[in-house]
Amino acid sequence: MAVKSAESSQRLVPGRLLAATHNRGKVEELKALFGPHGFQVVSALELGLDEPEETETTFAGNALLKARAASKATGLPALSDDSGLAVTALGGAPGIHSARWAGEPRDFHRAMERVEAELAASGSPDRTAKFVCALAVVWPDGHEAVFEGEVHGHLVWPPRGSHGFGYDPVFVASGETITFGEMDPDRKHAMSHRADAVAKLRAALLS
Ligand code: ITT
Repeated sequence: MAVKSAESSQRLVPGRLLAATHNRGKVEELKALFGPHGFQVVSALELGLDEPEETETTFAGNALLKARAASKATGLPALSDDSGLAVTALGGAPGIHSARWAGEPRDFHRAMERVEAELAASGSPDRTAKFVCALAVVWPDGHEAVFEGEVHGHLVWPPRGSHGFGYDPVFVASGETITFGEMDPDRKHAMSHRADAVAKLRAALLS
C-alpha cells in the first residue's frame, strides 16, 4: 500500500514517545517494535488520557485524530495506530470497525464469531483477508506523517492460539500454517501489518 507522508523532512528523535492507544496488545507490540531503536514508549493507557471518538472514515484519518489529541494533551510527539481486519468476501468489513465488532465490554471471541457467521451467510468460499495498520506521528509543532502497512492471509475456524490479541487466533498469514495467535510474538513482529508500517516509518523518519 502507498505510503502517505504529510511531512517527511521531520525526524523522530529517539527518547520518550507517546503511544496514543488504550489497547494493551498494541502497547506491547509498539514497545517491542520501537524499544530496540532507543525509544521509551509511554502509552495513553498508562497516562490515563481521554480516548477520542473515532469519527473518520479511513484508518489514516482515525490514526491522525488519535495522535493529534494525544500530542495536544501531553506536548510530546505522539504515535498512534489505527488498524483492523479487512475480509475480502465481506467487502473489507469489519475494517475500521474491527474494535466495535467486539462490543462493550470488548469480547473478541464474539467478534471472531460474527466474522465467521457473516462469511457463512455470504455463501462465498473466499476466506482471504488482510490486516491493515496506519501509524500516525504528530509532533507538538503540528507536523504530521502517516504510514500504512498490510499483511495478507486467510481466515480459519475455530480460533487457534493464545498469543497476540484481537483477531489473531483466526488469521493465518500467506505462506504460514499457524495463526498469529499460535505464533511466537517475535515472528509476528517480523511480518505483521504493524511491522510493515513501522518499517516504512523507520525508513522515512529514523534514517
Ligand atoms: P486504540 O484506538 O486505543 O488504539 P482500539 O483497540 O480501539 O485501540 P482500533 O480502533 O485501531 O484500536 O481497532 C483495531 C482493532 O483491530 C483492534 O481492537 C483489534 O481487534 C484489531 N487488530 C488490530 N491489529 C491487530 C492485530 O495485530 N492482531 C489482531 N487484531 C488486530
